[in-house]
Amino acid sequence: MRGPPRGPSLRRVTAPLIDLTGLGWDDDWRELASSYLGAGVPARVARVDKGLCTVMTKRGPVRATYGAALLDAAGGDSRAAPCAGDWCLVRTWSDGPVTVETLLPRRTSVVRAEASGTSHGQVLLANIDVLAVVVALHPAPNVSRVERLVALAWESGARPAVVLTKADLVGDASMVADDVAKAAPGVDVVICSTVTGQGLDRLRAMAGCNATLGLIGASGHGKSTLINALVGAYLLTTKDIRDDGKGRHTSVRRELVPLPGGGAVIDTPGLRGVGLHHTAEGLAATFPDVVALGTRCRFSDCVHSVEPGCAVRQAVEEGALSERRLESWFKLRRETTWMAERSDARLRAERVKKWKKLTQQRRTHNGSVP
Ligand SMILES: Nc1nc2c(ncn2[C@@H]2O[C@H](COP(=O)(O)OP(=O)(O)OP(=O)(O)O)[C@@H](O)[C@H]2O)c(=O)[nH]1
Ligand SMILES: [Mg+2]
Ligand SMILES: [Zn+2]
Repeated sequence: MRGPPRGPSLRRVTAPLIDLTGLGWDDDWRELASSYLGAGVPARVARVDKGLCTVMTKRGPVRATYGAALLDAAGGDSRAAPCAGDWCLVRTWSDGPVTVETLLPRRTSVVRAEASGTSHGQVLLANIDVLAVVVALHPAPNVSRVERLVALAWESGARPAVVLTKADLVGDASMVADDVAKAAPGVDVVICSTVTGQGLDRLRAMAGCNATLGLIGASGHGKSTLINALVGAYLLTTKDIRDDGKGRHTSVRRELVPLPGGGAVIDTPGLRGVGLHHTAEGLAATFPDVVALGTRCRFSDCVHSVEPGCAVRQAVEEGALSERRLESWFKLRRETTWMAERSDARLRAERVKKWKKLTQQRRTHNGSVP
């Protein structure tokens, strides 16, 4: 007697049919795909394991390797390699194998700075509509870390959200939520618990209209547990956190999960450190309060350090802006400036020029170099 399919290989023939519209395939994608005449049929990358992807085709999930052109492109630039959430065109060869031929240009992409220090950045996720920063309410969240991840979310082009998990473990969830909301102006903050079911409807609504919800955050904060709750099954492995409150890095890859009733959600492994790539815009969107205050400083190039008439410093003194938030902004700004300079030689040359000019000016002024 033949049993259900076993093992990791999900064969096209045994899998159920998939509605690509539910995964976000729409007229714009269709039109884009039609410009790649004969390149293959549409599919969405659900996960990537060492050069092999699982893609969702309308016939079901299929394991696919990379076509020659894609291999070539990815060899030169890792950003051209498929990642979870990518829409692509795949071809099935007469002897069976399936290859990803082309990636469709990404609408949004979550990019973090690469540890190796190249200027490219690493693409974590593609075509996310809402990127939720998942943070547990217990132990108490690190607000500066939330700011960092929200900056990454803004820069991705997706709509950022903050999901506060494990509300059942704390008595004052809304107080913490208020603090977090202050650190993320313009961002929806949702309080959730998979134990009581609180907030799950709002989370599900984020993937409404066939949208894709991405979850990012540190290990152990409940990303996979949330997805299991949304799907209504123990689909993704979850594990208790360690006694010191840290997660165990249970999830090891990014994985797209279709939601019943349409939409999709992507689970990610717990992020350790997240370097920002070049988030000048992301940073401005994350700190609109600091940016607005900055326009009221006496000097247009005020760096809010010791300049007279600094509206930002004044706001901190008056308690309108927290010292912590300003420090967080300084830190992220230093980092993004550094990243931008590293990846942009022109900017570096300009800085050297500016510095030389300044030195020269001072020399003329003081008759010596300071
Ligand atoms: N009390 C309570 N525990 C939760 C809740 N959500 C998650 N947990 C627990 O938190 C632990 C970590 O959950 P995971 O879902 O594995 O966390 P994760 O963010 O996916 O972690 P990584 O895969 O390591 O990145 C598990 O023991 C969950 O049962 C919640 O709402 N309430
Ligand atoms: Mg997980
Ligand atoms: Zn200032």
